[in-house]
Amino acid sequence: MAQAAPVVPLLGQPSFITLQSHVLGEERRHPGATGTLSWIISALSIAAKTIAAKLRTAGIEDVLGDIGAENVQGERQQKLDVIANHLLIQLLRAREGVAVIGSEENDELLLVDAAAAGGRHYSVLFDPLDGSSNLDVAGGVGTIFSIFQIGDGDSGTLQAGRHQVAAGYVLYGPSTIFVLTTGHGVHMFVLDPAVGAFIRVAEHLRIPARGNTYAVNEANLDGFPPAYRRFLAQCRAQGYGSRYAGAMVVDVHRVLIKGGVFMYPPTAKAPQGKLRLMYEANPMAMLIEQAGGRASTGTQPILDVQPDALHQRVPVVLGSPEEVAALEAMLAAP
Ligand code: AHM
Ligand code: MG
Repeated sequence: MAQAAPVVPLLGQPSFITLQSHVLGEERRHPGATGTLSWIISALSIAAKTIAAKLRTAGIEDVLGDIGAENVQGERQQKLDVIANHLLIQLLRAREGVAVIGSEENDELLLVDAAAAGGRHYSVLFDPLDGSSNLDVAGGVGTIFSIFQIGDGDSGTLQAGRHQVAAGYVLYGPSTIFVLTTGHGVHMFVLDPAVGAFIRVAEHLRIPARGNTYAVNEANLDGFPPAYRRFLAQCRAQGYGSRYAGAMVVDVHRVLIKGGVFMYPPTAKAPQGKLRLMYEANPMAMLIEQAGGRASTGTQPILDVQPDALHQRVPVVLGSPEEVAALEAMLAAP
């Protein structure tokens, strides 16, 4: 009689769920899903892998330094800003269902497929290479993206962040990390360069209720409204440490994992702060709220701000619920 084959226990094996299979799994949970959003996220992951590869060899190839031009916001464009932007636009415009693209590096929204009839249409807004002033010193940088579904004929209309259907960022650090939400929690993937795939390493991330560090450009302290200065003084009195990379993706990632607060307050010079609502503040706010944190302009949830321009700026306070609530209470006090 044939013997039963021995059962090999799979104790402690990693799951090897890739970003691709994770997204397909999420799609299956939505009976009406068409797969269009999954294809868009797949384009973003290909862009992320390509940008990560370019960054790895940036000091060897001639891709560092600025191109001698400024973007619409008066910032010097780095060569890699332009390369990453071009790559994202080329990949996204080839994906069915991408009707509108908006980038930090382009003055206006790009209408890609506004006339296409039928199917679902999306707008994808992004900061192709956030924190790019870190590039010349091999510091951490990132890509941030925000995705909205749009109705026929709505191509040029900007929606409040609350309507995002997906958001995320890619952190290019010692490893390349993809953090994603499609409105059902926050999930984290790490690029395995040997395999060429993002592997899921955490599901349903929860931000700690409070932390012990804050991330802010303290050189601007004298220009902050008094409530921000009081809040930071209170943090210092309570023994908080300061951590600031000068790249939002790096700073927000730390806050997401370890708790605490990230902020870019209004300053005397920049009354709306520095960060842009549509492709920096909104996607980070969706991720942080999905992880149980809070994201505020100081006076209202970032996700409720009604946009009026692609490049509009907004003050940003986000992180653990306790710290953000404490700062909001100080800002509301007479
Ligand atoms: P960028 O998109 O041009 O790189 O600018 C945004 C960056 C954020 O990553 C970061 O939080 C902030 O600017 C840092 O600004 P500052 O140097 O004023 O502290
Ligand atoms: Mg940026």
